[in-house]
Amino acid sequence: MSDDLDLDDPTTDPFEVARAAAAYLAQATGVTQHDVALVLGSGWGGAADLLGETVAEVASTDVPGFSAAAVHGHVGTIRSVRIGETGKHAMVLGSRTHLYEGKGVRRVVHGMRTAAAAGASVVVLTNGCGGLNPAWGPGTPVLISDHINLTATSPLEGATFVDLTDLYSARLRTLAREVDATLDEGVYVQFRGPHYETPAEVRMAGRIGGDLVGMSTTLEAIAARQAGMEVLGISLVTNLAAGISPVPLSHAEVLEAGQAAGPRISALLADIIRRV
Ligand code: 8IG
Repeated sequence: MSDDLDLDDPTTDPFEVARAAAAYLAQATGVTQHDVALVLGSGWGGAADLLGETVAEVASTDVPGFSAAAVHGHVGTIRSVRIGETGKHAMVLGSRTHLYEGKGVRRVVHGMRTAAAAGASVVVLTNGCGGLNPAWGPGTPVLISDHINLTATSPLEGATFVDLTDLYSARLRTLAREVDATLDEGVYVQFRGPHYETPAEVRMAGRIGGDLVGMSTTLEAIAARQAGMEVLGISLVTNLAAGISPVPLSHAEVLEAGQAAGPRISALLADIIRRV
């Protein structure tokens, strides 16, 4: 990679790196336009399999600006998938860079900027998270209605003011509920992590209006909005948040809940993406 594509260099334009990444993907996949982008979070690894035919798959590390997957259970590839009979293509980002990896916010949102540069007008952000509502057992998918960003940072650089009213598209949430009328929705609170919350922090999240706690998504959603994309966020509650659950949290529990919920969330995602 040439130095002018180094996201760590503050003089680099991150949108230029995103255009280079999109050009690389177009060349490597033979797909000149991706209409939808999909980010697979914890528990969602197999959920893209029903979307349609995989046209091409590339290692994320070969694409300008992308880093290797850091979390067990995350997939380090970017796939181009033909969506059912629609003639559209989805860019499936099999893993994300988290803020807690310490690689900087530009890398966290690089997938969003790449998707936008590749032509995507809609992005579906999925994640695994903790739930505050005891009715949401492990394996419950929940639509994100809004977020509270407790990371104390932003993907926007300089005096860039972006309106976040209706960040999580009402149109796309309605469409998701047409697919599955039982879907609840909630406010996602992003902590930096990588530790899980204390029970007191979970109580705070509830009092300030949160329903879900996690370590991703909000910065990507902001960058997606800046890039003009419509955002759908879906969380998979893989565990009850600390102090709500009588048992301690474990990453094994997270992976198990994802596996058990696999068939339901796969079908859900495929149906939604065929209709966006
Ligand atoms: I999966 O309970 C998953 N990710 N912050 N809290 C936070 N992130 C999470 C949790 C959780 N579960």
